[in-house]
Amino acid sequence: GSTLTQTELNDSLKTKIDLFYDDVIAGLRSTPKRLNSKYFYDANGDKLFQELMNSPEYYPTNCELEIFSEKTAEIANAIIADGDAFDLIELGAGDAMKSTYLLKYLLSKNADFTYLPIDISENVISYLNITLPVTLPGLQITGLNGEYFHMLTKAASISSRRKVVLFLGSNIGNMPINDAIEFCRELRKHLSQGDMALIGMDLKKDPKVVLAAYNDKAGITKKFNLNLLTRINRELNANFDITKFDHYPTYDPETGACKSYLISTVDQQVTINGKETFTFLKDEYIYMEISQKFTVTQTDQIATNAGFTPVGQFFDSKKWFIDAIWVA
Ligand code: AVI
Repeated sequence: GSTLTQTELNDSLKTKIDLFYDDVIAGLRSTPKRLNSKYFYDANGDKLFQELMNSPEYYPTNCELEIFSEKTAEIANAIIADGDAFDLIELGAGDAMKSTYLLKYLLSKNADFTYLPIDISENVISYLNITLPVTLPGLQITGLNGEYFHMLTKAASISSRRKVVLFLGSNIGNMPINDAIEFCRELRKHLSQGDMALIGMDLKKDPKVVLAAYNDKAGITKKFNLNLLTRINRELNANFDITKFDHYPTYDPETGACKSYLISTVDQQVTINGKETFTFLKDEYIYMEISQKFTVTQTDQIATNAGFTPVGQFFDSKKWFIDAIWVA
């Protein structure tokens, strides 16, 4: 098995709340101000994201569900490979709705595998550990709560079987492209030759369709962004007035970057934990999230750049989304 790196060791000595606090302070001290969208997912954020996935404008989930429900056998056959035992590891499993199609099919084919969902949200992992063995009898599951690479290291220390890593939902798009490539290189380092990755990526399309998905009429995306301020208030003892921030989503069809900002509607100050005070000018923004959209060519480039060979591509009928299979 692998051992922890120095950074992983240092981080593991800090509590989750310390890491959250450090990240928020660093982000709000920087120019321009920013917050990391990975913190969107507390219990309320999970709920809002679920709502968002059911909203008429948010298409990525439906596209990927179509791929997993219509192309289950093809995807399964591609990852079963030689029929040897393997670990099916899912990064950012969420409600595992898409992977459930695959898990069900693999079980019906008596494939020898263990499902290891990894998620930053404790709620998600305890939910999956409890519900999946009921909905999928016979499923071997070990949920891992924590940061992706810490948990991948842990997964490798538990088992040395071939690994198939799922990274769905265009979660990869929540990083700027260079970070995404760096992320895939890091992923490659945690894998051995012959291991696989199945990566879901949202593709470039009509800019109006993209922007609408991040600017839903019901205002769930706005609540989803503002919820991070509420989380900071509650967990880090801050006093954001969320009525004084507005949600501003953008999409640049040239770069494929869909970004969201919270805009301060007045001059104001916010204090965190009674000691760190931040000044927001009227119209100043906090950069909240990127949801990168890709061309198919770009998805291949990311794979090869990170040391993978792209071997399979699955699309929905509109070709709005891709699930690509890469071999390490
Ligand atoms: C989880 N992630 C891929 C979603 C996305 O589309 O970037 C999160 C999200 N943000 C706003 N709407 C949905």
